[in-house]
Amino acid sequence: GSRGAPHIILLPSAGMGHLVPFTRLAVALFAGHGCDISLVTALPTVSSAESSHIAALYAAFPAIRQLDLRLVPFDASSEFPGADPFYVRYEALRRSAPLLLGPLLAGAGASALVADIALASVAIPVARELHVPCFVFFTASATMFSFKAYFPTYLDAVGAGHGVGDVDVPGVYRIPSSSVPQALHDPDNIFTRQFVANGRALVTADGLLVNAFHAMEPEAVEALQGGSVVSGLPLVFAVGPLMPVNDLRETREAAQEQGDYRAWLDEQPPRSVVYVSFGSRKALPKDQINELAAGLEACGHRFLWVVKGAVVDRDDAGELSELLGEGFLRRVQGRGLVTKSWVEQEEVLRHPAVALFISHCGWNSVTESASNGVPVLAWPRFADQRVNARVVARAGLGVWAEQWSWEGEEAVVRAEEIAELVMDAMGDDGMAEKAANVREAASRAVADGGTSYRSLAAFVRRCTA
Ligand code: BUP
Repeated sequence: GSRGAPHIILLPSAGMGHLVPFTRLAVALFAGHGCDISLVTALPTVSSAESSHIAALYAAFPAIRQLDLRLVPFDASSEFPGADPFYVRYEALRRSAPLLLGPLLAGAGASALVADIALASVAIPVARELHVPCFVFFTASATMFSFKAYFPTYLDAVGAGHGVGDVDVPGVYRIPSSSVPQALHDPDNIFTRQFVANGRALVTADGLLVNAFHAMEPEAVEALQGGSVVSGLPLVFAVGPLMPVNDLRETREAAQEQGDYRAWLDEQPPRSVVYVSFGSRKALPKDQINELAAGLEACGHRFLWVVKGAVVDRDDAGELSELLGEGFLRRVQGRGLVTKSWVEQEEVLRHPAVALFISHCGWNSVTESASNGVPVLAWPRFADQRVNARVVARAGLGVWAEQWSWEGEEAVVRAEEIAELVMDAMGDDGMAEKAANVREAASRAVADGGTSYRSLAAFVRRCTA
């Protein structure tokens, strides 16, 4: 790059939960630290949310280079019948990388590669072969990162053929078996194989980045950095919470038909609205959607609810009224706004009308709540979300409804229970105050001289050396 600025190649995997933090990292490095940036993506993306996000990034930052990774075809439906389409895409990327990533890197003149955690074990050897330093970016919590790094050691100790019990991550905490991501209880699951391979590969990386900050997860960050989780981990840079990119939001807005949620939010009194979203990855079961609807109706508060009816947005064609019933929509009209479209969540969480976030605790959602000081009512559903929910509760960002359903369990959480917890949380000034403290800590971490700011600068220096 110019002026000795490093040229950093970023390699995200599939899904908004990975793409969003990668684009935030791209902009932080480009605009905040003067790096040259290339972003490797495989088109077409799994969801249309991803393709419009990528288009908005290049429109807002034309100097960020676009590199296209072609995918080697593989027959996912016969090898992994019924597998989650996002995990299938991870697998396609993993199979393509050994062959196709090398030429891409060699041609680009890279100072460093930053690979998504889901691609770690395949990307590191390719970069090593070309003598390009390879860093791994973990897009979820530091606590989950410590679990991932330790999990292969745990498996080796308990031996094959035993179920996964509680996992006591040294220096962090004893993760109960019930909080371990569902898929990991099955050693043959496509996700488990990737998870373990990537966990084992971490010690071979040149450094690790995580979208977390010390003040929110002190034990996990210190354990990762201090070598107590596994010996031989490279440097760990805690650089979060990576900040949303406003330019990108505006470009997206221009390109998209916008819902009327903004105008509606503007009309609501300060701290009066419950925002409800379970992320971009999963739909709640139909009967649970109905109970949640009844619970929101019964709690008496205003609400903005982003409903998903299918795993991949392109398949989500049904009408809201089919999903929820005309009667419900009519009864809550004015007080509750329900949408199937994408909302700019970070902007919603920043809005003064929003008082509470009922969240699945995808890590990006947690970081956005933390940066805006919005208390969370945590209702984790799958994957790393229970581990994240515990971070939320422990850091004082919110409460975790520990008994509430987890994907794969039959139980449906009833409307009365939902209404009661929402009413309690809405009336809890102490919780709001603690969430505001988390916001102050987050803003100190990313400000000039803060822990995360200094970590990112140290990472850039490593790439320059
Ligand atoms: Br839905 C939705 N608008 O309508 P998470 C999501 N988002 O801006 P997930 C919107 O997508 P993983 C919407 O702000 C966050 O940045 C949201 O990531 C944004 O959960 C991102 O919260 C979603 O990590 O991904 O989608 O379940 O499973 O990878 O954590």
